[in-house]
Amino acid sequence: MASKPDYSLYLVTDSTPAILGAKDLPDVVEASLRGGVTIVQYRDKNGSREHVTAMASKLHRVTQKYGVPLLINDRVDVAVEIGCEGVHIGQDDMELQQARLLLGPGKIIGATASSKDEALRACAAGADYLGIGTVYATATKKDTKSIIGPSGVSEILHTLHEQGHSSTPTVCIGGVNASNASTVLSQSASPQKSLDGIAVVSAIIAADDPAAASRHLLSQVICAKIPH
Ligand code: TZP
Ligand code: MG
Repeated sequence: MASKPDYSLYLVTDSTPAILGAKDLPDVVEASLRGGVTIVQYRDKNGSREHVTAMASKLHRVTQKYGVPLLINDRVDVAVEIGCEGVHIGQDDMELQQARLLLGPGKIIGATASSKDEALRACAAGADYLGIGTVYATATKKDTKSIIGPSGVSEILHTLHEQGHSSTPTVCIGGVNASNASTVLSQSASPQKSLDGIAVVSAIIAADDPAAASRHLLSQVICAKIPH
């Protein structure tokens, strides 16, 4: 998977019954890939190391079939063990440079940013992409620090451009769904830098038909990218 990752439709998984229900996570991820998800982050805040490693391996077999990168949230050790494409690191997790040392070259390391400072610091530390948010309040993540709205995303994108980080890919996260995806993408764009995609949890994982939900979201991202 040497080519540049496509961040258009970024799926973050959730294994809690409130969101996944009684469904099987690998089945849901496979359906989402059929629907066009372009990158997957396995996020499991509660599982034991054994469980997370076993599930990560299963998910990696699925994502590899579709040629889509799999990233692991927080657990750099698990990413190293299963040899997947990278990790996503939050503000309270391992330092980015340390993750880079453990993972070795060529792996994707993403970081979360909810302010201009966090975004610039993550870029300076070598982040390969940024997850910007929380855009809208969401029941999926209760400890969100700040709700920044599309205007907050736009300010961060503007700062990234001004400070020479125009080429760092960005996605937004938090409460993004089929009804607001187009609005988020258009309202968060600064004149010089737009989002590369959207990151969603419940809009796909909790959907009755994750493939159809993914297809619909991806079409909104593709439409937003057409210049008009
Ligand atoms: N980080 C910021 S908000 C969030 C994460 C992981 C959860 C987003 O979930 P949803 O269901 O897409 O609102
Ligand atoms: Mg984290």
